[in-house]
Amino acid sequence: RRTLATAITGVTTAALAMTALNAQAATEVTLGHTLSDSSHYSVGADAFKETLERLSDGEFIVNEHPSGSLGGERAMIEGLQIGTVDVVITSTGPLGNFVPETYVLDLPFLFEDYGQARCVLDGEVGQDLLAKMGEHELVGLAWSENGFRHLTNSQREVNSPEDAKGLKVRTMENQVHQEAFRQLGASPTPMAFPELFTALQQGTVDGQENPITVIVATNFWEVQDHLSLTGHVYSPAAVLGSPILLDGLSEEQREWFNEAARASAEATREEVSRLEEEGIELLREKGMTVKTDVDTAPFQQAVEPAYEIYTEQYGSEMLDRIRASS
Ligand code: EAX
Repeated sequence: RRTLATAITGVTTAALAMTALNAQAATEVTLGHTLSDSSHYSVGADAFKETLERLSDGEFIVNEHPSGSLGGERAMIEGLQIGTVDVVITSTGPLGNFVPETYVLDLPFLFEDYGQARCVLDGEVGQDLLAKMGEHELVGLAWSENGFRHLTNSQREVNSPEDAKGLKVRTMENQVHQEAFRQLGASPTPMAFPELFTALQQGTVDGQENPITVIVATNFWEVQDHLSLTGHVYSPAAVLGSPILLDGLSEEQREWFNEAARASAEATREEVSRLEEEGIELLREKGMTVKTDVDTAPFQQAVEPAYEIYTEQYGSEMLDRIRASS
């Protein structure tokens, strides 16, 4: 006959065993991005974490690594391929080096507004591009957002391509962007994002270009005086996964990751929209001159040759599909 004491010990042992089992079963997911913990990417990372942990009932625990603490975007994408990082939220800046089909998205003045860009990414073209990533040791989970990019610099107000001539501008490590800035007469300097603040501070480069959200979240107003709302290119973000983790999961688990990525994208886009308006006021308060009514036609004309160079190298199929669908 079991005594009360042994019964209690039995229950406690079982409880302890279950706790140990749960602890063992939880898989830690390393999620990285380049932006600060007050950025739209962090809003997206929080949504990813909340959704995946809830859907999996704690089977997956997400550890967020913001601020480029795991390296720049190119390095993190490599990390996905070798399995040192599990999930990355990244701009498409360096992605073309891995998945050339995504270069099309970085063509200047390709999308007119947020609605059009989001629609193309959520539609067939975007879904095909996500699938393409599977051919390059990456898992495309969802299209998220960085935003329309604008030019900042420390030298002068930029109202026309003429004013941008000779400026040393940091670009992302993306051929299409570098070509566009060469066409403008600026001197493009590709650099990983985590190095950018110091480069601006030390005057290694005069300017950079990024969406309002990034300019705000990175305190670029401390090292840049002038902002021109050139909106010269829409910058998507991708939520990417590592095949080394994801290929080993069940269909149900994979679906949790997809859903977490979609929730992440949605939360990020909402934050981008919110900051588009509030951010400009904030940057003015911080002392930046903000040129809002830039005539973009001459910029568009100046970077037009980037299209020819792009299509010569990659063909026009993707571009035609985007134009036909939007
Ligand atoms: O993805 O490198 C960049 O300028 C990007 O916009 C930034 O890392 C956010």
